[in-house]
Amino acid sequence: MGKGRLVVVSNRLPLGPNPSGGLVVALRDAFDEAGGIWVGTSGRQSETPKTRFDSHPGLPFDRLSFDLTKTEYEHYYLGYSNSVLWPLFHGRADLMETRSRFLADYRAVNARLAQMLAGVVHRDDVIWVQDYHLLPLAQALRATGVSNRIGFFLHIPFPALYDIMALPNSEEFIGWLAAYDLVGLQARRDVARLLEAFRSRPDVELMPDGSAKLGEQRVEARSFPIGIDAAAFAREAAKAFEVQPRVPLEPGERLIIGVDRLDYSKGIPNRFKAFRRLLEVHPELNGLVSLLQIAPPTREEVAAYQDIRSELEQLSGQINGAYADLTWTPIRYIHRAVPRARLAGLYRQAAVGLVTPLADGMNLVAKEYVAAQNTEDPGVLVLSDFAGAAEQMEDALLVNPFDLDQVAEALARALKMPKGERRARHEALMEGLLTQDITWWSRKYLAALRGVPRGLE
Ligand code: GDG
Repeated sequence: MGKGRLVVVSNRLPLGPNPSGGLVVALRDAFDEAGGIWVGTSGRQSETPKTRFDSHPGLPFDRLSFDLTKTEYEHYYLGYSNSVLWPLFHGRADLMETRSRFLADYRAVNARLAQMLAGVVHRDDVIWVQDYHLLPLAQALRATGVSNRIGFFLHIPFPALYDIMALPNSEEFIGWLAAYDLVGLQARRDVARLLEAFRSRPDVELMPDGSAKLGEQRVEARSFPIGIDAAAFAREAAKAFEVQPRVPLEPGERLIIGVDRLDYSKGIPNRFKAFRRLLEVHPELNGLVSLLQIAPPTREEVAAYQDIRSELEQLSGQINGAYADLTWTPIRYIHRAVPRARLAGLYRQAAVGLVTPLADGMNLVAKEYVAAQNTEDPGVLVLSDFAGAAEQMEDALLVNPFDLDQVAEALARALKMPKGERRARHEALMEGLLTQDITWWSRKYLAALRGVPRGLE
């Protein structure tokens, strides 16, 4: 008997004739093997929401998209997903904006999606739901009678128990998770926090095999750290470095690079302050090091994102005002997206990759920076302990992003690190990236999902 098809559900459907995002690369093999369908929002808003089905000869999956109404976009996407769950899961309950209509539409969109899916799934399909926008989907699917294997992968950190208590609907939240057969998390510490949340509930039974039982539901929780297509990215960076424009530097000057969606979880203000601390404590480096920060805008309709933007504009202005001279600008801050190939070349040019999130599910920038290096003369990754990536990337210089002195000293150490040590660290990191790459991630997850015992089988 062949494998059942794969049904992937994500908030945004990969669009266009040749979508190239990380998840598309991750799932290409799996779709090639089993065929299937990808379901997600169209990115369009309409008051009479439409669904569209399309099948493209170059793609190994069919696509089913659906529109949101303007109100649904505001309540389900900007509201409950990005003004409640995102801040909470990143340890920022203080930034939560809770409104009962956000939650009502979050449930409603998931219920509508479940109805739509129930009409297209076949009996032996496996369903893989991606990320925090769709937490209630399994429960909603079960309510329509779907008994297929349903897995979930959370791309962002799993919250601590005290943060979950701040959710207006924390009881319901645990029920959402328990309706899956497999909950995949980025890091081991996320699994520990999920088990802690289960343990806190008298109605959840933790089983000897590590799974948890809520009523008739049985769910497994395991970590599957997401990777990148490291070999392809390394090739892309080597090529880009030759053909793409570089940052003009003074003789002897070296570059530190930061790349993040402009999000308060990414620790960009801390990063700027740590860089200022470096210039303060190491005057010998003034004029010889500069920070390139690329931070494209994201979720600009949400107030917390407007605040972080003005904070950064102020900080970079202050630091440049205090330190710049005629030939040296300490911080280049670019609030725009840079094309991917150019980004790859810039990573390779930079002597240090500085990744300092205060909370992050994985952080792919850390992995891209390492993959982009010249193996003969690689740069050094300075990485926050609070990124999921820190569990795998122990050969980076790991730092506490809240401790500005420590980050500044790690930067100084990175800038002075002898080539032998840089090469040894890079080699170890690169080996990890090549072994646990993006295809490894999706294969491992899907093998686990297909292997989960279900019902009376
Ligand atoms: C979520 C989780 C988890 C950024 N600026 C530009 C640009 N980027 C690309 C990077 C990288 C991606 O965006 C960002 O990925 P991250 O992993 O760093 O962060 P999130 O967007 O928050 O992703 C995260 C991830 O899901 C996967 O599971 O690792 O923890 O938060 O690929 O290169 N790309 C281009 N121009 C830019 O200006 N082309």
